[in-house]
Order: sequence, then C-alpha cells, then structure tokens
Amino acid sequence: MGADETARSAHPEGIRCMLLRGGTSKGAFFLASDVPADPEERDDLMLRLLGSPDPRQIDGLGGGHPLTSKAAIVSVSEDRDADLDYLFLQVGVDRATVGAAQTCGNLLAAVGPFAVERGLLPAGVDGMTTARIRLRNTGGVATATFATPAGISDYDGDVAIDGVPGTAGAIELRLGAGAGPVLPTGLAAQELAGRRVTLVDNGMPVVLVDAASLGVSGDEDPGALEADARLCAAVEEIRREAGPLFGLGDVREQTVPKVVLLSPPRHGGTISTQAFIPFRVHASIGVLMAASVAAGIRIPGAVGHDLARLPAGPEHDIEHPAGVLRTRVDVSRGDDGAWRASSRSMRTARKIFDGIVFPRPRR
Ligand code: NQM
Repeated sequence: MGADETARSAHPEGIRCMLLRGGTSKGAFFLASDVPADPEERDDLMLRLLGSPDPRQIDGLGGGHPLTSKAAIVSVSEDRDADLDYLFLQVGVDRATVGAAQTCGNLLAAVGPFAVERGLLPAGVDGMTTARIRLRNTGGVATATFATPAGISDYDGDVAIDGVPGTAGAIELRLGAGAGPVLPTGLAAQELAGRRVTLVDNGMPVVLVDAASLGVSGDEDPGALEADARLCAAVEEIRREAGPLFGLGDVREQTVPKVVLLSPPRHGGTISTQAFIPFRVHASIGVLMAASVAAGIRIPGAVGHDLARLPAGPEHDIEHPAGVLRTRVDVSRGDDGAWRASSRSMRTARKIFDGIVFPRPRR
C-alpha cells in the first residue's frame, strides 16, 4: 500500500471489534483504547465502519435500520461508583450523523459480557457477575447481572424476549431512582404543537401522546405509520418543541427525545405503544423507553394514565409491535413533590463475531 493510500484508509491494519446483539438491537463493540479519543475522528471512523450514510449500509457493518446501526465504546471506569464506562453512539443510516445524546438500554445488556470477554472485568466467583456500568451519555449508573459459569460470558439460556427469535441467557438490568425527576417540566401533562403530551424521563427522554389525538389507532404496522407523512410531521413538530424542555436544545439532528404513541392494551398488558426513534418506528420498544412509559402512565393526570390497565404491583407489560416488554418500575413522590422512579428489566445478548473490522477509506 502506498503512502497516499495508507493516509486515506488511516487504519490499514483494521480495528478490533465484537459484534453483539443486545436485547432487540445489534451493535459494534469496541474497547475505548482501540478507537480515537478525539470525538470528531472517532465519529468519522464509526461512519466508515458501519457504512453510513447509505440506506442499506452496504459497505459496512450496519444493518440498514437505526436498531442495527449502533456502536458501544467500553472501558474500565475511573469512577468509584462504577466498574465500567459505556459510551453509546447512534450511527445514522442514511445520514452522516453520530449521536451521543442518548444511551441505549438494549446494547447495555451486552456491555458486561463484552467486558468479561475483553478482560476488563473479572467474572464473579459464583457463576454470576454483576457490573456497575456508568452511562457516559446520560451520567447515570446501571447495574447488570449475567451468567459467567467457569469464568466466561455464557450467552446460552432459556429466556425468550419478544422481537428476538429463540432463547438466550437472562441479563438483569437495574437503573436507580437517583438520576433526576421523572417529569422534567414538573407537569403531569401540557400542550405542545396543539396536542396534550407528557414529558417523562426514566432513563430515556420520551414524549407520551395519545395515538387517537394524532388520528391513528396505535395498532397499525410500524411501516404504515412511517409512511403517513402527515403523522410523521405532527410527531416531529411535537418532538422539536419538547427538546428544549428536556434541556436538550435544538433536537433536529438528535435522536432524542423519542415520541411514543399510546393506546389501550390489546393483549392483556398494561398499555400499547408505538415508538418513533425518532425518524423510524421501533420494531418493538427500547428498554429504557418502556421504563419511561411505565413511569409516566403511573402518574395521575399524565397522558396514558387513563388509557392504561395499571397493575397493582410494579410489573408493567408494555405492549409493542413485536409483543410485550415486561419492566418492573417503582414510582414514588418525594417530600419535594417531585416524582422519582427506578426500573428493572430482563434482556438477553449474544456474541455474533469477534475479529478485525476494516473501515471504508476516507473519500
Ligand atoms: O430505550 C432504540 C433500542 C433503542 C433504545 C433507540 C433503547 C432504550 O431499542 O433503552 O434501547 O432509541 O433508537 O435499542
């Protein structure tokens, strides 16, 4: 390879990478020490590794959908309260964007097993390992517990999650109530872009809207919702007004907040959802999105409170286009009047490949 060509590809020897499914998403996992520390260089590399921008991501690892166009960067944490640092990157599919404004609860499920594989975290002595994971995107700390028999990550098991064929080993994810108030504006409901909405954040900033108020039933196929230009415009108008109220500023190029359309449960669950993430409709629902929905609908006066069949206990069955996501969410109101919540969810993960990935050359 000539000097010019080496400069263009910048990484002729490739980058160490593990592709893992985490929950209902799939992403490329890297050690922080294997990728550039400079955010601009790192993001450019991610676009070239995943094959963006291109609707099919034909020249890279991405799968042509936001749920399969993700990356995770993991390192040992310097924070006393955490074992690992996890930076999530949402790589645009047909846009040359790399977003760090949100975390991803689905890929979070694979962070612990990946860290054990790479020797960042010792496996627990009793065949189970618990990792405290700092979510570098949002600042919180999550706890993941997963099986490591014989000291290695074991993905096998008999747990099925809707949206993923077959079964795998359980990974329990917990997020504490510490992060901040669940209602960022302090209001259970308010009007945005002419619609009654609730802004809620229990791990993921989400806007709750009654599907009927947007003229849909909420039972449509995700593809049909994406094809409804009038609906997409109304959702995006709400989202852009909500962004600054979450403290996110101008969110036109960001993937948060998400907008979740709510309707009454149809399959014996708590509530039915369709999540705009935000330019496509989720094939199921994100873990932290589900936790945020569950926290929001428990609050009297919030959008969805009257649509839901609320359980007596904390287990909420959030219905989505591929089935149901069960999340345990405790919500309480403090002496200061602010609502706080925590969540516990079960996910699975699987190692798909471990090797060297070669970035597309710089153009
Ligand atoms: O909400 C999709 C996903 C997510 C986010 C997205 C997530 C979560 O399902 O916890 O995991 O936000 O685009 O992976």
